[in-house]
Amino acid sequence: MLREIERARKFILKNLDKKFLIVTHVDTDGLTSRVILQKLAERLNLDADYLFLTQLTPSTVEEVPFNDYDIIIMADLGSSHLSLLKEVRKKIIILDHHQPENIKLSNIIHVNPHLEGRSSLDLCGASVSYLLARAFGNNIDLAKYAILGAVGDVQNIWGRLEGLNRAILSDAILSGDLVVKSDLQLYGRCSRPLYISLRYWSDVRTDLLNNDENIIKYIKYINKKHNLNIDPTSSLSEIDYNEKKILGNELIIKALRYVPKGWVRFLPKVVFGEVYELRDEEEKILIDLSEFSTCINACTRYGDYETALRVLMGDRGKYLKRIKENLREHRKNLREALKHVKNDVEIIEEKKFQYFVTDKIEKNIIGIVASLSYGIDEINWLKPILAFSELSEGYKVSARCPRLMCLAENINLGRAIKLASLKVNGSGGGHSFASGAYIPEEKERFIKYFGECL
Ligand SMILES: [Mn+2]
Repeated sequence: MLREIERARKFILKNLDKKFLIVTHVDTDGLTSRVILQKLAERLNLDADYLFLTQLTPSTVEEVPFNDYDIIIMADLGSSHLSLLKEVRKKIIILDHHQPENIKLSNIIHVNPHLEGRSSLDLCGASVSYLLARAFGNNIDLAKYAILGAVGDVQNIWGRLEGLNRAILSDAILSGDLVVKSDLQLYGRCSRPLYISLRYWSDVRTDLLNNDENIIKYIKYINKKHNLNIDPTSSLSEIDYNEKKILGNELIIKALRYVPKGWVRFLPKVVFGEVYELRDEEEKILIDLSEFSTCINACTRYGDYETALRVLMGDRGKYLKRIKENLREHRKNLREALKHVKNDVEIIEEKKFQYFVTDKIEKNIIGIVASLSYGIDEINWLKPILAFSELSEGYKVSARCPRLMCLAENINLGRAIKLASLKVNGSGGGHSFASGAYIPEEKERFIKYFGECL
């Protein structure tokens, strides 16, 4: 248990009659933090209002009505921008996991795993929020949201959740909400046929990528060789685990022909791993937590927080219909953006990475597009990629690399983008395999520094 959690709990208990404002981020981790804190507030009978914030900047901090409340709780944001909160004369509880700014403010109770020397994969915003809820009593029915937040932030990047997230996972299993299974680490386990999951598998670029004909032939070959009966139109979740184990081993054997020697020993980590499913969920797109997270992104990236929130809270009906519409629209946008990268954009190769610049892809999806760009031939899958989305002033930059590359080459894109953006008076950060920044006009200098920091 984090030390500061107890301080936060005691402080809230002493101030149950005060007015609370709960401010959360807008990705899956932010939304699940919101759900946990809202349910906690309801259980404690707090007088609370809520606010979503896409990021904390000098201008957005102005929009937060601090003066109308006694106590502010911020989740999945705040830690990296403490200096923006210096002038606020209210008590603030921050429940976050982003790299904290190195200052101490007396009005802030700051819960963050970094402050206790924990790894950045140990907890997410929602799991820190959950630890607070847990400190107030049983509340283990909220653990599933914490795990969804952790999966949304890809804290299971190496095939399983670790650290305190794992303890929370036990709560989610105990409460009967989640089941953990072993499976292949392909996206779309419950809602897509196997051949589509294989079509987009881009941890290793093989002759299966975007090639349905090769995929079908390959599965026939595996069926014959091992006397199996894998149906490429079944979803992974419908296929027997022993068959999947053989398929996974075959994928590794195939991948050997494509990956640099030093990467080989990391292959099992990106092929096999744990998956997390909601036990009582019936909607295919919501059963697997990583697919659920995509559904949330399909809403919140376009500002539709209500639909995501309602579905998280358990509403279905018209909100389910809306989430499906949003998902269709989101996929269409991504398809178009990828077509644009493939056809209209110049990919520039530097020594250690590659990049492209566009004014046609919105900043809200540029990071997802950068990840998915490894699915197109024009991108070199053996180097990280930087995607620049032009803003009215400056750029939003997203850096990505495939998991296997990150692991094998020990790449830290979060560190590189943070240092490089600071050099040009921008700001950025993130994870080793996925990071982002806002920078002013001078992208050439940023590119030079990024290469040096990588
Ligand atoms: Mn987060």
